[in-house]
Amino acid sequence: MKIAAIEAVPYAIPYTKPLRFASGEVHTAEHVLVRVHTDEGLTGVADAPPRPFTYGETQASVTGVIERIFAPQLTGMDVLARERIHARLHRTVGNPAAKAAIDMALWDIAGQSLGLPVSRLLGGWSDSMRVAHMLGFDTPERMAAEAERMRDTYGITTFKVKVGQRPVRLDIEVCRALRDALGGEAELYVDGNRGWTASESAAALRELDAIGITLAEELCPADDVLGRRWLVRNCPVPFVADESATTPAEVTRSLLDGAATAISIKTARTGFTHSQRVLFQCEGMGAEVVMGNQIDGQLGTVCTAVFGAAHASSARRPGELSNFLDMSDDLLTEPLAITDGVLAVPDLPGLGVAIDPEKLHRYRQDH
Ligand code: MUC
Ligand code: MG
Repeated sequence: MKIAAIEAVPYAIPYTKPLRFASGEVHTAEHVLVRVHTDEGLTGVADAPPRPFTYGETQASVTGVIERIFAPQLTGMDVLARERIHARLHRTVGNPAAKAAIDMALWDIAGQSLGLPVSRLLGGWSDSMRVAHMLGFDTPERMAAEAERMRDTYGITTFKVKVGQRPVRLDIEVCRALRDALGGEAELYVDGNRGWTASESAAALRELDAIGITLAEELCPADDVLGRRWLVRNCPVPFVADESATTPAEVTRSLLDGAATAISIKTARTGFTHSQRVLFQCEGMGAEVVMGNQIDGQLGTVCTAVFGAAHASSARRPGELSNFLDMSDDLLTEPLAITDGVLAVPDLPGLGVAIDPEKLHRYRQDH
């Protein structure tokens, strides 16, 4: 079966509530729906969420690189020749979300053609994932109220708190308010998106440790090499690399250099093929992973859950799978549901999802 065409459809869906964090903010999901068509009539889908503040990609760059470079280079190739396909993609540097979406759409096709869910093809560990919710910057009162609503409505008890504000006290007050509102049982961890220096991070960690956190992510820039290494060595909890370790090679360097002791895996940037490489490297090196969120919609969230549920080590911790709840609408025909803090992976061939043509027509921006 051969790749017949690759489509990149830009679309925009507003958030009901913008997400704010130390490196940026997102008001509208300006994503690209990637569809790979085969000569046997199958179509694989995946989502590319451009994050200019993290990878430099934009909606226009994702559609441009797919239409002008990747589609001409891949058309006619065997759908299952993943190594060859990745060798072609690798000729172009960067563009992680565009490459990842093509990779995941190809896995969707492989699953459909075999009549099997992709999650089973990847590893078949579980059919669901526990969910962690990511809380963007707001007042302590509003963030605590959002966390309580997530717990009461969806059964979510793990929260990733965006930090990295100045003064540091602002975030400490938020974490205290969350602990007071949620009690000792709730799991809290923090993500600074490189907002602090190493010394600010150290001051924050002393107070956060007393409040009780389980992970600290990208508190200061990895490029502050010695400060970051010192911070990681002295950190009381695993220190997660996210945007500083976005390829298998960066992950190796980050762990060997002491720039992190745990890794955030985001299928939105490493697809399924390279996410597996990252995961297996982490297993080999004894580093924990967390299934991260690139402010995904429902299609991106399904991909994270499909991958996370597939392996013991990626399913161990709750995955960041709930921020689609803040979108005003979505493209899937069957909306995802979080019940008792758990998201089920669709038990259908491929990714197990379908795009609603009317919704795509309503939100697409290329007509
Ligand atoms: C995260 O974990 O950092 C914010 C920016 C991005 O690319 O992903 C989010 C969440
Ligand atoms: Mg992060």
